[in-house]
Amino acid sequence: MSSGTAEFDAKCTHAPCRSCAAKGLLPILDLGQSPLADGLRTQEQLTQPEPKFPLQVAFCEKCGLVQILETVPPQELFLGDYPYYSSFSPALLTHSRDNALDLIKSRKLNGSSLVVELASNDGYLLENFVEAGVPVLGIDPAPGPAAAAQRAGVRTMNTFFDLDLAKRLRDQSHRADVIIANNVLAHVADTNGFVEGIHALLKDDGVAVIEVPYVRDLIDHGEFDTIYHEHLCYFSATSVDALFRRHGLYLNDVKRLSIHGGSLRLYFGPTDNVQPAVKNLMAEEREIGVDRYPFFEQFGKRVSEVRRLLRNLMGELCGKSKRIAAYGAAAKGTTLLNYVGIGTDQIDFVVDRNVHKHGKFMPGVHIPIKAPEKLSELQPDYVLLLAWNFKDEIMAQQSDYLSKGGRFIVPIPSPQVV
Ligand code: JHZ
Repeated sequence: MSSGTAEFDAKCTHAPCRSCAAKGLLPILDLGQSPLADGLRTQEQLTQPEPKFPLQVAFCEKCGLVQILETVPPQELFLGDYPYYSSFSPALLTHSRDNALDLIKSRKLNGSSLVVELASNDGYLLENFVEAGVPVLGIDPAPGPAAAAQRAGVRTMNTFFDLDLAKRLRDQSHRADVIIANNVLAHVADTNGFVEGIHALLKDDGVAVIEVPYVRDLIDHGEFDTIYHEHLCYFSATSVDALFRRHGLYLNDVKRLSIHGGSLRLYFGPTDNVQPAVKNLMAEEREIGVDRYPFFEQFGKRVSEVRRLLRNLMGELCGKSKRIAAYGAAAKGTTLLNYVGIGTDQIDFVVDRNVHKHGKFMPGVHIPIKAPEKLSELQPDYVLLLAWNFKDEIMAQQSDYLSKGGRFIVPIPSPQVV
């Protein structure tokens, strides 16, 4: 199968699958050179060269894993000034609290249990266990968010999780009743080592509860902007099951969630206790072909079409001298703006609630980031919604802007003015 470029095809031929190491990946999509999605620029950095890396997506026919080919060193992605703080998204806080309360009840967690969270960020999830008197350990490499968690009273190690750390913790008699890992499995370069580490740290009757964006939703809803260098893998139940089974962990239960444009919450344990929900979802995936290449083959064409439509819409509005801003300095916004080619000539500013992002600039396109209050203050005619996954919540917050005649452009799955 050919992608249309010899360079991409050649890379696919030689790259081993991140999960099963099989060679001969099949090309899905080439998003060109893209800057780092969370690599927000400071004023001083605007005149300095900015790193960009190829963003190419491929499929492994052997284990069904969708993946990007480029691995940017994790130190470049997550250390330094990593700007993502989970606590700025109220819907995510509610989602996480519900998950914590459910686990406390269903696993009968108490003062002698241990809950470990990998990529615990600013402590947004673990604080719910702390509040209930359940001992926790957060592990996160990003210095800013990890320090915020510690300030909030959430015991946190500021480091990367890997097999070595898991063994060290185990040697110190730390074994987890529950390991939580939300939106991190896809971020890890040593995919197999990370899963082995989870197995090493988990008690024999423990459970690992892991959330990943669901690749089927990514394809069905055209969420191409969720592809960026932090996300090395894009999982289905089929591909994630193969990965964990290789390390003695069984996918025993699964839930589909709407968060982040469609995710899976996966429950793994060292004992085989596979529930009907898992068998049903895997049967569905076989039926609609999520485990086979043709499901992904036309995705590139659909993405080009969204780019064409969005370019036309933005061009038309700018031609009528409409003033346009954007909402959400999200990582996915970097992919969208850079791939579509939307810059400061079309967008005046981006707003975001995360104060750590204010005063900085979107990677690649260098659009300035400001506080959300700027919307009702400056009343642009349109707002491009880069954080479309929080559409309802953000539009509800922006009732003032909307009531004064403001309109949102929702780019995904296909550009729409609402
Ligand atoms: P958000 C994140 O990606 C982080 P991002 C990470 N890359 C990941 O893996 C995925 O999620 C799954 C802001 N906001 O969370 C907060 C408001 O301003 O969709 C964020 O900056 N007001 C690890 O960054 C941004 O929007 C609001 O009311 O693509 C949303 O970013 C809300 C709800 C959010 O994902």
